[in-house]
Amino acid sequence: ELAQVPSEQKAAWEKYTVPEGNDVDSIARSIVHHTTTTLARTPYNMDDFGGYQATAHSVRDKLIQDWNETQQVRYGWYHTIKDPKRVYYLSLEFLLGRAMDNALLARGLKEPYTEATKQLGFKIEDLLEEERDAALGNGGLGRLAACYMDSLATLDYPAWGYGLRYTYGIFQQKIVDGYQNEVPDYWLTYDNPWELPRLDISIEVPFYGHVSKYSDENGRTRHKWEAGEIVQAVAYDVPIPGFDTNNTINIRFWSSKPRKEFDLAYFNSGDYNRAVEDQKKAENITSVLYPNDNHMVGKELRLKQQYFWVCASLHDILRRFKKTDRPWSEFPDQVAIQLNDTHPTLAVPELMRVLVDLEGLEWDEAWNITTRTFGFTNHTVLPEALEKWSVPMLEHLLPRHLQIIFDINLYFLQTVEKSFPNDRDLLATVSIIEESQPQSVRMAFLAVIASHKVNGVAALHSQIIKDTIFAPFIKVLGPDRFTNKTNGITPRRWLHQANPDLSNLIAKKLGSFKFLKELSLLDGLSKYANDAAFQKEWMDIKYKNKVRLTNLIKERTGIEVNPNALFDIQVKRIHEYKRQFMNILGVIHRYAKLKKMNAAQRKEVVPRVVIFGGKAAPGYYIAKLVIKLINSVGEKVNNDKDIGDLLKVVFIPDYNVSVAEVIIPANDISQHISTAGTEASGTSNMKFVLNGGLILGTVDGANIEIYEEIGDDQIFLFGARSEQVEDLRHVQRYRNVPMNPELQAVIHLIENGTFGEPHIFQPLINTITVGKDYYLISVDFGSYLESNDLVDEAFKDKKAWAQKSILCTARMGKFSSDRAIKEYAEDIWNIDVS
Ligand code: GL4
Repeated sequence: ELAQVPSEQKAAWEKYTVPEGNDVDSIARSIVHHTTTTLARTPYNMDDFGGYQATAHSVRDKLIQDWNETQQVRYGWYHTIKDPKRVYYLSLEFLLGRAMDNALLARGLKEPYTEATKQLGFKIEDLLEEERDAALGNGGLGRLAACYMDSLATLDYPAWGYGLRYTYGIFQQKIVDGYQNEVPDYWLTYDNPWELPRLDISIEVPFYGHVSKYSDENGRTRHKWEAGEIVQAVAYDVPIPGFDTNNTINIRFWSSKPRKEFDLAYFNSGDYNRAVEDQKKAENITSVLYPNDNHMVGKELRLKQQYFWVCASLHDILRRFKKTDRPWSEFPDQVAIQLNDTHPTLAVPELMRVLVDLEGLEWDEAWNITTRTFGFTNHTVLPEALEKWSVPMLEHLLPRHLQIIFDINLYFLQTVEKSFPNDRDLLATVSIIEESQPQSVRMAFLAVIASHKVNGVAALHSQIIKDTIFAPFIKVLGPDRFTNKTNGITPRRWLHQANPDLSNLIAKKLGSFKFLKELSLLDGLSKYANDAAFQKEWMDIKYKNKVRLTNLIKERTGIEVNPNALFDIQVKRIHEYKRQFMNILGVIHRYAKLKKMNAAQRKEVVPRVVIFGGKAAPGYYIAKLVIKLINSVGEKVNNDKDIGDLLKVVFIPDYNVSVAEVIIPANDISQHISTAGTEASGTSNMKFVLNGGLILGTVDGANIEIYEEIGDDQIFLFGARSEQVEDLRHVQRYRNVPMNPELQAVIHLIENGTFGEPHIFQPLINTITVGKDYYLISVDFGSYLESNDLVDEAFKDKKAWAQKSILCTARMGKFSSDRAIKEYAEDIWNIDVS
């Protein structure tokens, strides 16, 4: 390991390299050390936050040592025996959540740290609560990237993530008078012990300017891009520990800084203020995460973010490759790059630019290398989410890249033309350039053409992309380019960390914690599903988790709920396609029904707590009205003495990863009720079921595969099928189908002011009135209500419910992100464990 050190000093280095112990004494010593040195505090002025910081630094030390070991020894390039092919996961979003508990559990250090902090006067649970979430993502897409990093580390793959170090993560949501307010998430206020600033690693990223042509020594026409502005990308590394392995991978987050060299033009003209202004502008690039999920906004700053990130990451990857002196043709044997949605697609023209303009390769060879390197994951079919960049904007910001994109398109269309002569329509449909006003670049088409594999994120979704948005490419590129990789979640965070009691019970029953790395072992629980004693242990834990959530609800909303009631949960981004609106309309229906009952009838009712959570994009007016309606209905229902515990409606503010860890283990049932065909996969559905909850859902995304695994006694599916949706929309739109009568009655209650000023909600109601209802709420409402009744019936049989709950967990083996990552590694990346 010390091969680089001159032999005279080697002995000294070895002598002083004393590994830190993992015993309670050593840990306590390191916490005290960090308290007095890193924090410059004393035992006399310590509080929980200081305790957290000192403990975090102690844990960080261990991660850094493992990180070094992994990066330099396990797959360091100067050890010629090991220079494995690596995978680089490019994602604009990583929704990591908290790091400390995860690291302690991964390294098996939770116990000694609990003891050491206890001896120093702390409770570890309180310290863990002091950590702020790393919330550099919007929702499922960003959290998926985090789960995948966990699996890559745990399975010992040589992998790196690349992202942006936003100064502001996803906004914090406050609820004021029932409305969402957004507060900036300035998460780096008190430094971040989970990152390693690498101020020495920096890459220059060019923007703007113009392209000139010249002839090289072989008389070939070459292009040179002279940038108009150069910004510096500085690396911040976040170690990601694998579970029960020392493998510790890296996510490199780039931060924008002004260039070290001062622009001489300003200096000479004496315009100092302007120079400082310009420097500040550089830092703006990585200031803020765009807070939209499944929605594209064509802002230049976002395009700048994308190129800044892609350029820095690619040059970092290329620098690493170049150290090995391999020929370019071997690049795809050493490097796999996964494009997490179209956000990093500029990596395609950037790699082409490097290979052709800078390295002097022929176009065809460069293109061959490029397509063998990239894989592309599509995460949505919603038209408003598909990235299209205006040609003039691209041309202004990245003039050479635009040329390259046009060339890629030209060569591609030529091959299409050859195979399908005279099919002008086909050429127009597969063109990367959309002939809009102005023209725009279809980033998904570019990603498809430039990748050797394109995947969807659940079986239905992967079929839908082949049938709809990418259908013409099946004809042109053949079906083999398209594949499915059903999403997965990490059982380490979503079972072991979020639900330790359940994880311990399972380990006790199965004899070990092996299931955490081999999730299909959970199947061993099935044979106890009917065992009364086990059912009791199981449901006692569920109850405890519900009490934990009850306390959180009380603390965050003031609402008191009964932990014996059925906990019915829908937490996810607020979006029309996810139909939280339908859920709250169903709640109003339930409320109206309860109001009409007599005392004897009410005795038969299953008490229910309907729990919502999730953020709306700040500019998404209708989604924000849904939040307001939920809170208005809650206000009315929760304070109705007639109703009492029979129905409560809760909106938990500021849903995020750490809150999800409390919410999910407490679910009896969760709702995943998107209009069929709109939710590509969903991943919280997997988390809820893994924690012993049933599902109320539509025949959409991963719900379908969950159903195939857990069986129809554990899931309540309803509503239109995806194949029917298009026709149904047409009928709704043009045939004036009257609204479902139960829905009409509910709308009437809103309109007559039962839930406050009705005019507020008019724009929301208008989205489902006759001739509209794009998301088919009226069509599905009847079957939705019926399924809700079935849920109540099922919950009355406690024993049967306990059995269902156990079977849910037992049958979730397929949905581990470990399974998903192994599929990517084998079918797309062609990499082995290191
Ligand atoms: C999403 C999908 O909406 C979601 O269904 C899926 O589970 C997730 C991860 O694949 O990706 N696509 C976008 S955009 N945001 C998402 O959360």
